[in-house]
Amino acid sequence: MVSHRLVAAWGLLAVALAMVLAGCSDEQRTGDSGCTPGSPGCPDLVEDDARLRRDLEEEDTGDLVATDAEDLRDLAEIGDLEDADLPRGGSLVPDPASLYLIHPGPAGVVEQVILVHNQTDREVLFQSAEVLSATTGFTLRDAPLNAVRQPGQSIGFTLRFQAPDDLDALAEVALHHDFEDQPLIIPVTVAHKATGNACIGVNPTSLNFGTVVRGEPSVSRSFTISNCGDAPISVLRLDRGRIFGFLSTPDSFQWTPSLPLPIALSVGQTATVEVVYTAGRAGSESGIINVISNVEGSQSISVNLSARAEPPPLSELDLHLVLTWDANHSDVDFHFYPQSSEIFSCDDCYFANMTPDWGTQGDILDDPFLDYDNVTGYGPENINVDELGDGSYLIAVHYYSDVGSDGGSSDPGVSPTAANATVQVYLGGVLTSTYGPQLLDSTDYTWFVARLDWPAGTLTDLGTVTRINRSDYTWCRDFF
Ligand SMILES: [Ca+2]
Ligand SMILES: [Ca+2]
Repeated sequence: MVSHRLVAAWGLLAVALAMVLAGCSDEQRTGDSGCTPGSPGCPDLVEDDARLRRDLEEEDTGDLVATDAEDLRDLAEIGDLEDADLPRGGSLVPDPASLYLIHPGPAGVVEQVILVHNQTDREVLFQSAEVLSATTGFTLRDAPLNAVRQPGQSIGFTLRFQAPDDLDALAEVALHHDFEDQPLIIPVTVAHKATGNACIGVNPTSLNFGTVVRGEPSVSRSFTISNCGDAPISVLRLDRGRIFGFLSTPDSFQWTPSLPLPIALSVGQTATVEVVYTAGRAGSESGIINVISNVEGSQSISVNLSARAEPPPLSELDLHLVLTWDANHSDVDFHFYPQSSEIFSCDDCYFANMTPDWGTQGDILDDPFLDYDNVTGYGPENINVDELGDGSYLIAVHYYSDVGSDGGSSDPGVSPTAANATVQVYLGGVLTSTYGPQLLDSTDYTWFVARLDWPAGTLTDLGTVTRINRSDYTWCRDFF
């Protein structure tokens, strides 16, 4: 079958590729310093891969949505994204992702159209929109009110600002919808242009936090913002950027400036921003901080963030589960959940819910975490728990797609294939049981592997294989 999440990913890819063809991501395109070498979507991506560039230039980006599977994979690899970073189920993509408006002067009016594209794979209800700001003067025209948009469709409305005074103004447009619990936030900045030969710089332009073990203390790095011109400037905000325009910078990155925002920088003055990374999962993570100022041509300059989170050593884990399978072009998924709960629910640790908060809320040590969602074949997918809470848990394996999630749509030559899955269970770092190989005949075959009773460490073989209808279940993110 054709993967639903892949269809959504192609739509997202079209947006990303439009940015790649322009040379850099939306946020980065705004600065006069241009792209930062090495940042996702910037010159390294285009220059380091002649084949990808040629492919992209030869193709219409609209056609590419359905024609070139390899480009998504290339984009992911070159942009240092992993399978797990690519949204499954898609996302809502605002255009622009943030608004920067030049102050119109007292009583002056400025307007900006905002489009939000439904790049998910399901119908989305846009319930309402509002402006959040400490400043008066912002209004919305044609704001959505219980409006429905199908996948691929967009919704548009207009932000209007009538300046009540001569001060810079900040706001957020919050768009409420039924795709996620959280509203879509679009930052808004209204600023006076700095005068003279204004200049702003950041140093360094990228921060690498190295390898950080989950559960160990956070790692700090810092960058400076400097006034490199001959006129005073203002740093108005530090925005959480979007990679390729649609992947939000994860909350595992947090930052604090040395001075409260907005920061007025006199000639030659600098401010420091401390950035902290806390490993909450396993795998590589990346992000972007957009430094928004009143320097025309450099109103948004980027600092790129990267880190690699690792699980603790095996001997320190109460539980380590390993899933592998033997078929190429196949997507098998790991599931681990309390017996009192249900597969695909928000208690289930799986690709759509990689780090559920079990036990003590906010404490990650008693949570399971899936390190990687392999969608093409073989695995391994690993689920770990540092300190498993008392209870009974189920280990399950679901055959998500028997043509893989990067091969089915793009390569009609790929035939559906059965897969033989194997599960290994390590308790306290010791291989305790191996299950399988178990034949999974085709998509939606589900293997209920074993029940684990903890802290006894008792494993009970279930050995049930049944074909389920995934739509019968309530998914943690309701996107299927
Ligand atoms: Ca998988
Ligand atoms: Ca917890």
